[in-house]
Amino acid sequence: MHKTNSFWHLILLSSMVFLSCDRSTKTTLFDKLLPLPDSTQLEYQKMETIGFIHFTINTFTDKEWGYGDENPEIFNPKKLDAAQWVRIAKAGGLKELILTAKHHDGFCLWPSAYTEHSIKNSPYKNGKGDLVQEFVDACRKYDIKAGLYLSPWDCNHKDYGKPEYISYYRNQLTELLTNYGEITEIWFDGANGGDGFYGGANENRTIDRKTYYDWDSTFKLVKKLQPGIMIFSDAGPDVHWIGNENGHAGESFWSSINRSELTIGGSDQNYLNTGDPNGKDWVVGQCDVSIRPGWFYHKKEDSAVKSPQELIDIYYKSVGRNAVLLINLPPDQNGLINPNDSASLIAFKNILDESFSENLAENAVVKASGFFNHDPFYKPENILDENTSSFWAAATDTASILITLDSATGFNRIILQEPIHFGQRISKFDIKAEVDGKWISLYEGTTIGYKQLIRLPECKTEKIQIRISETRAIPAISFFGIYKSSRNEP
Ligand code: FUL
Repeated sequence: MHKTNSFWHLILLSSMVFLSCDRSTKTTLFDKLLPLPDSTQLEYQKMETIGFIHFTINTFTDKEWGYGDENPEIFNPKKLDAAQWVRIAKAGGLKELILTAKHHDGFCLWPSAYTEHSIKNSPYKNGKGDLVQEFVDACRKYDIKAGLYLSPWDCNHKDYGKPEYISYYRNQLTELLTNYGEITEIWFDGANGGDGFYGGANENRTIDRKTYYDWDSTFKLVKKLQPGIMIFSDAGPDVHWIGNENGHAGESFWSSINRSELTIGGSDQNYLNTGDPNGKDWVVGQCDVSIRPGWFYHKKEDSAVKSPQELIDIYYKSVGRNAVLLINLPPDQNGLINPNDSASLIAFKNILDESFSENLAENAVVKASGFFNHDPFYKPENILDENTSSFWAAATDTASILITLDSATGFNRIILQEPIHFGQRISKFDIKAEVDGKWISLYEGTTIGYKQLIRLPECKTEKIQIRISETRAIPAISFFGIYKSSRNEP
């Protein structure tokens, strides 16, 4: 009997592992139907921090949004070095960079065959330059992923608002996704329509956000040209905007959401910020924020670069709330990232490395209220190893875990992770510690997801209890760690 059970369990498990590679399929892992990430979304989430490069003609006009009538001759970065951007991003721990190939003003950083409003009519490299190529080459050289931003709104193009512009837009996408090797992310901005040059019409144009772009066909084209690419937009399909530009995910954040309720450029920002526990689609949350007040470089903001501590706070509120953090580093008019920005980013990375350098629970003893099917595959000790594919799964919908440390240990940071390849399950938990013979509450939380980072005043204890009190399905945890950061501030 026992053998038969194990046999069927093995079959079920291998089919779950197989099914988890295909997001369109729901799994019956243990007892419930849950949306699951596909393998590219899982890999994407593991990057944790990525970077944005906002650079275009706005850098030379000192504006955030261009009008579309800017003269390409003003675009002339004299010391541009895309390798400098990538080296700084790498030193700051960023795993991917996304370049604004075209912002709302329509100026193209590559010599597009479909417009004269591009780098080919600028003095940069006597009109022979191609910044998309330089960017992609630098990313390859330093082994960092390369993504592109192509603004759907275009204030320069005469046909913006008419069907003809959609062909233009898709032609440009085809150039970018055909001529530059592997592109790992395409960023579709939600800002759309407004005042612009529009080929000399100088007027206000609006579009119907729901129908104008026929996004489904555009997404199909993108995936045909680059099957492994991640598509970002307010509505996914792979990655969605978090609903603000401060880099903060909701305190509760579900990777599940209903895409049918989302419109690019017109979604409920609170819904984007929390996701939806009953959502049917798995879409990774992405928190975009600029290291400066603006997205483009302005000299007057040299003294307003976010401090390493501000970036750390954003990290805890993005990566630490189950999302991916996208930090913008805007090069200046010479085409270089300012030393204030790079110093802050690198100091941020050093603080993170120091804070999480040693897991003080590594050798703890772990006991749980039970584990699934009494199968050692799901044993509680699995939460101590950093391999997120091994995990503890409970026997029931609510559960608790007791962690006993070698000796009384001081810590002020906790990491918790769910094995999200089997969905996001936990919606309420709390953590207690035994101090002087009494159990005191350390933290009360809701979602965990890929990663939950908890900051606490320092606590010294030998015993920690995690109680999981509300779930969407039998709970599972893939990692638990405690750390002592030398920074006591939250
Ligand atoms: C917004 C744009 O309007 C900003 O200029 C910037 O590109 C930001 C990332 O997205 O919607």
